Amino acid sequence: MTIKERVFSGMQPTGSLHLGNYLGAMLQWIKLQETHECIYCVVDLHAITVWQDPEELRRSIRQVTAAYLAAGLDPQRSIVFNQSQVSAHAELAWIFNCVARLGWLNRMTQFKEKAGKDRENASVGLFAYPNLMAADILAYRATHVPVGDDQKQHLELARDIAQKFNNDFKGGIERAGHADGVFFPLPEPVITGPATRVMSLRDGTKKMSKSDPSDLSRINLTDNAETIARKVQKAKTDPEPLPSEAAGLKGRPEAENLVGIYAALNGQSVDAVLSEYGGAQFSAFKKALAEAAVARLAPITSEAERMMQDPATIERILADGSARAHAIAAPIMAEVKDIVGFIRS
Ligand code: AQP
Repeated sequence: MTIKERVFSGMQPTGSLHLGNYLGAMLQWIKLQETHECIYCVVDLHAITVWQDPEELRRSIRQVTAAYLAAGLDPQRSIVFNQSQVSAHAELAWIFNCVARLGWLNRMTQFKEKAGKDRENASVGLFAYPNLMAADILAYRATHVPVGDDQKQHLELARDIAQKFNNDFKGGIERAGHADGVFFPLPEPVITGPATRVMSLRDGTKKMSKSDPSDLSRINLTDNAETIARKVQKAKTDPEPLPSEAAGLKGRPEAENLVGIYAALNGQSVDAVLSEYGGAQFSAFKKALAEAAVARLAPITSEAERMMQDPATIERILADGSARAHAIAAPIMAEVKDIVGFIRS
């Protein structure tokens, strides 16, 4: 049987979305709606792998949903929902906890970074996070996953889990009518956003992240024009003027990041930006960068703000999306349970 192409991706409601989420993943999500069946999730089960204040979490779920819609996700054409409303995610994650090997998870760099030195005190959920991510994708037998570059390793793990499940249960999969022995597709990462790794404005070697304690490190999709301009103005740089060619950015992570962001916002190549700004001081370039960021983000911010005034509509969209997501995942889960050997009535 051929597996239909289907897109799945998600973001954590651990704060408001930032420019890295937007340029690294969201722009691709919007584009893929034109060609694919798309399922976009607010991954609230992932969010609680680190402590979240319950009221803040509820607010962030609405906020991230509002940002999805304001940026251009169409809840009619795509499925937009929050993960905890569809039980298949948690059920399949448990099965994958029993398929994935401890050694595989021990190699995940994101766990090492997030757990830091206090590994013993990290939640078990944070360690098993990639298994839940594999379940998110495979509960829909999704084939394509648009993400930023930081998720590459987790996607490789999802492929390993799919492959091992297919191997371990080959007999049952064939008996269930999948003659080629393939139940789960090996999901393909789609890492083709205009800036697949946006770095912190305070440290060009660190990823821009919601959980960075410094708000100056990121441009949030909720920031107003004045805040964006201030953050760009305060962004770390080096004393040299901008080079005229991309090769001149080597060893200058902050300059490389700012030029990359500007290029992505304007749909230009890095070389085209440097042919215009080569030799310029950062003060002039930062002004242009702030203007480009405001021009792109202001309409999204104001639309998301407007939506946040009407939480009932946001929750209705999530409920509708969850019902549609459940309708796809439920028969897949029923088959998984048969294949694994559970009895269901
Ligand atoms: N800096 C980034 N550059 C490009 N893409 C990025 N993504 C995240 N940061 C960048 C992509 O955005 C999607 C959603 O990410 P997430 O919310 O699930 O969590 P994350 O990757 O862990 O992002 P954060 O901001 O660093 O969140 P926290 O701080 O909560 O862990 C993914 O496709 C990701 O690749």
